[in-house]
Amino acid sequence: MRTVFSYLLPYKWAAGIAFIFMLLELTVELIQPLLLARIIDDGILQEDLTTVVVWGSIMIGLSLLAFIAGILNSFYAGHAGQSTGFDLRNAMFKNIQRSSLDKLQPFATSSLMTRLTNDITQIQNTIFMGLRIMARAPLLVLGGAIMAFIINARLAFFLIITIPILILFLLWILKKGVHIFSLVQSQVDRVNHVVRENLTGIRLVRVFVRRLHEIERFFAESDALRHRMVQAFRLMELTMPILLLLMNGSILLVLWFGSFQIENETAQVGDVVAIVNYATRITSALGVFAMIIMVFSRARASALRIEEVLLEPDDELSESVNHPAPPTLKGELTFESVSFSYEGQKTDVLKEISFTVKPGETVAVLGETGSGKTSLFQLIPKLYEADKGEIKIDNTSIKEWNIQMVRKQLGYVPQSIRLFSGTIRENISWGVPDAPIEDVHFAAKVAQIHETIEKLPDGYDTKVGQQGVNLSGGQKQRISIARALLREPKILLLDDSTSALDTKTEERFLKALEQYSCTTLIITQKLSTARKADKILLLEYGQIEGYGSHEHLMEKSTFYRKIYHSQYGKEG
Ligand code: DGT
Ligand code: MG
Repeated sequence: MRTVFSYLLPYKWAAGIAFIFMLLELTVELIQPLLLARIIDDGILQEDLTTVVVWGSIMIGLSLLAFIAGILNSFYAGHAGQSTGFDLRNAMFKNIQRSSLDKLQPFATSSLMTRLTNDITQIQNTIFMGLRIMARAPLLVLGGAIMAFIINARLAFFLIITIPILILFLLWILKKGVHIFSLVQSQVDRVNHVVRENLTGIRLVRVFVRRLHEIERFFAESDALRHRMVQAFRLMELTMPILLLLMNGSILLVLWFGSFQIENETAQVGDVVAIVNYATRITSALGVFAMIIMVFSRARASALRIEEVLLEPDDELSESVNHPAPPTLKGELTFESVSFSYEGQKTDVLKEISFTVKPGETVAVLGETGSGKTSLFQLIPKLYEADKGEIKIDNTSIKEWNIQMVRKQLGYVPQSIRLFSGTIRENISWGVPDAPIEDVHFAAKVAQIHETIEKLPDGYDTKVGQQGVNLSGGQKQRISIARALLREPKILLLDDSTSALDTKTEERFLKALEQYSCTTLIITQKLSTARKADKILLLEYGQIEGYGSHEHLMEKSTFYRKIYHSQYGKEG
């Protein structure tokens, strides 16, 4: 909670001004019953019209003042709330960008999205409401009680004993509210999760005729959200009747004892009217307070969720600051008994991996699905950190270098291709935004996609849809390869990137790739591709089953021979 509200600090002036205007509004509100008492006692009861007119005009003037103060308060409160939300949202986004993947693993994408949008909105609303009415309600209660006490201490006594009981009751509601609203927010997460899954997988849903099932799934989550909200509102609805019951009870007592006091002339009619007026104002302030508690409970739940993301240390960048940038790399890659498991997983995904790739060599990484190939790749740009062992580039551990700089010399084509919205050229030069068009063409030629792009109506300026929907899988794959090549990497990591290429195109690509003379690791399922590499790294259940040339493995590895016979046996 404190972290989130520390983001309000830069706007303390706006918040302060809003607060002052709120106090002005409040003061007017507290004076009004006093003026009312004067009008009744000195004006109406004495049948003095001038007094009524004078005090009445003052009341109108003050109301006008309060009205203007209210508008200005809204303006500054809105400014403070929106700006704080803006800063929070940006800070959160930056933190997400900076956090290591292991740290982000526990958060579902949809949950991060809810936190960035819905939760921030809750905070914005709370700051606004806070500056507009939150502080006003307790001050009005306190001020009202004091004023009533000044006017007639004995009559005010009934108010003063009722108020603490009500406050205790409201605090109890607050405690319950925070709990219920944290459930509401995580249910919002779940609704968003279903929406996101369905929008990204809409084709699958149609083809598998799962539309009705998915609609039902959405309804179920949506209904659960409704249920939670109803639960929350029910709690809040409980407050008003109880509040009114107690306050009206105390007003009755004030009237009852007030009538005695008027009879024996220890009180004036105006005093009783003023105290009753304070009592109703206090009641409505407490009512507002109950509503604020609801907003506040929700904000508290949201603040906790935001802080979970905000408090993630930005380990990646801070680490990089103190480390020297590597020189131009030669591209030698060494794994020394590297073991790795994902956060929260018990078994190692990679076990005691050791191998060396010389600069400029091409190594094919072969292994069954789930054997840990992608995981092995992700360790090289330090997307995840190895639990044990060392990964060295040019004989220096990647821990010792500024990782951003190392990454700049790596080319990575991930298994699941992502294109960004924009043109094809923008997508290819995404890693090197100011690359000259000739370089873009060259990279595209090597990636065997240049001709295809040229044939498109707008060529390199063709817009790629939100996720490149207007391109085929293989085309996207090759654009993604061109994107990696444009950076002229010293080490190139291709994760199953040639799976959608036919044998001839693949052959041409591998031949053209030699012009880059980078160290290349290429994950593949196809032996025909693997055989063209200098060496083959065979992975099985996260362990190295064999490492060497095709001939070497044919001789040494039964597992490799089995793969060989299964693939070539079929092909004849
Ligand atoms: P593929 O792409 O199907 O040919 O399989 P590989 O060899 O690329 O397998 P990989 O490295 O993606 O997965 C190895 C194991 O690690 C597998 O049991 C699933 C698990 N795994 C992969 N990615 C994650 C992750 O992000 N989080 C967790 N907890 N486990 C993961
Ligand atoms: Mg994989």
